[in-house]
Amino acid sequence: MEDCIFCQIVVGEIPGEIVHTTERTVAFRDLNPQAPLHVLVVPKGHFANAAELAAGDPAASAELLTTAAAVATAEGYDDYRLVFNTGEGVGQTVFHTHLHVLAGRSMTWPPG
Ligand code: DGP
Repeated sequence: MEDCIFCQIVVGEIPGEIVHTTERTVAFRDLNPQAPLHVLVVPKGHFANAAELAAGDPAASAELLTTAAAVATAEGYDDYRLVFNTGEGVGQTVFHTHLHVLAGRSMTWPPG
């Protein structure tokens, strides 16, 4: 999708601080980090949210999780939080599936 910012990061049309890539995923640092580690893992293909990705490309869906774990481990974190926001009502602002990987500070539950 030509107007999707994460599609543009995936193909290198706009810059992103990429920390890890796999066959089906790209992981890059969030522009507005909410923790010492805040990386977004996205599929290379365009899907609007996690459910659409799971239905449309199960292999990429699984690879998001293994990539997230690999990033956290590579950055030295055993404890980390994974978040998919789905829908504007819970704060999704970019409609290309992305898995937030957050670590490096204490976190409360439930989230705000
Ligand atoms: P969400 O609210 O779940 O849709 O998260 C979107 C995240 O994307 C948010 O934490 C900020 C981040 N973000 C938005 N635009 C850019 C960008 O151009 N580059 C990077 N690296 N992150 C972005």
